[in-house]
Amino acid sequence: MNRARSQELFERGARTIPGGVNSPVRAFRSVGGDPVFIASATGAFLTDVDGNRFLDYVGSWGPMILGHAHPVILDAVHAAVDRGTSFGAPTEAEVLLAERISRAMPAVPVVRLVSSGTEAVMSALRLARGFTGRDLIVKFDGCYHGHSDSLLSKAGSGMATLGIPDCPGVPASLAALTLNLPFNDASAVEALFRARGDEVAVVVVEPVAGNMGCVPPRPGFLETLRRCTERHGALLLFDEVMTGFRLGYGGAQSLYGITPDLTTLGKVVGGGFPLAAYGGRADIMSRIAPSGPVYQAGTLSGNPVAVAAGLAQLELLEDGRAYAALEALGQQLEVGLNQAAASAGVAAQVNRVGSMLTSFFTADPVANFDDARKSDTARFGRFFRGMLERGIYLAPSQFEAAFISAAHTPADIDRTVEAAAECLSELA
Ligand code: KE4
Repeated sequence: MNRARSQELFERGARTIPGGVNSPVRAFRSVGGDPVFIASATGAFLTDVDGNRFLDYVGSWGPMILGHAHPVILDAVHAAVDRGTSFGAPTEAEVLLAERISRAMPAVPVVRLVSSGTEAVMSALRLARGFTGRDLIVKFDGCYHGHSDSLLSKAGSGMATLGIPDCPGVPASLAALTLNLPFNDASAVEALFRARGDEVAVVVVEPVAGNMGCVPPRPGFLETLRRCTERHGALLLFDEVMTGFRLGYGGAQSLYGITPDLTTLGKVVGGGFPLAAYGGRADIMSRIAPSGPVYQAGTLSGNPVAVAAGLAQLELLEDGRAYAALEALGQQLEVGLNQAAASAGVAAQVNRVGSMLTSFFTADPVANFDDARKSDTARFGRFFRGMLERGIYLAPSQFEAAFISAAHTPADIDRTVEAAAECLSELA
């Protein structure tokens, strides 16, 4: 496959952009080779600057649940752009989106729009500390919640991909206020709360982990978080930046029947534009400026073009038909990948929830970050490159989730499974 223009741009870009990319995990560092530079995308497909076409399982890391360049979303964006792109003043559309989010998620009666998932989680943590008057944050090894200082310890996603355990530049005094526990370990949660529960401001969790690869919650795990936080006056923050509107219109909190105190959203809610949100209980959210003293602000918060894209995407998702199609495609891919690995005699575990999934190259089940790290990342790299050569664009890391869009078809899935079977047979 000719990727000469991508390689030229990557070399050129590296001279003025750190690592040649504007987000580390895009650099293909853990899978080998140079990143593909994308020229355009439509439906389930990407086209790179060399004219190669790829079936896309990254979907911009989650936002493109309905596929790229959806005509209804593009129409909404074009109409919004023609009315002006940013006002720094409230608009009707922001009220409509806030109301839509609240209808979709009863645990989010009040919501603030921001511009990235990082900003949403950072703001929600500040709010939780301000509301409780406590300092300790509890997170889980391998979960990633954006790059704010308090969350860059034992994080997943790009930090796991690049093998960065803890981030230089975060003061030790601040890092000490974040406690990490193993994901899915309910007894470790109970032990921590017995010992220090009254110091904990908030437990932040990806209800379905996606940033160590896809790892579903064990039965009882989320319930334990809810019970322990309630018992000790701590808050429970569901970071649904990835799962919100991805796993269903009500997100993971609806799927698992847990009511968090705070929720963060991103990706799908922004329809492919820089838009995210944090929200939750009205008594907590009332502390946010200007109604309360906890400060958070943003020049482009609630940007009208981004809000138009988010509204259009959520309106298309509300009837639930896309989720039914995504579940069927997800099942088809999961079964196909398992059969292909078994036929090739390659040890692999497929974890899936709805349209997010990961194939871990390990013989044992993956229920937490330690399990995930037992995966053969070199073998994943060879698999990734083989699939790329066959026109299948996977997430360039063992510690990421793949995403199916409603623009994918059963024939696309069949093609993906066929390519995987060829690649796996070469790995055996
Ligand atoms: P952003 O700041 O990247 O919009 O969101 C941070 C974030 C917060 N919470 C969860 C659960 C997330 O998955 C993310 C971002 N996810 C990564 C992919 N795993 C974004 C891709 C990247 O870093 O380039």
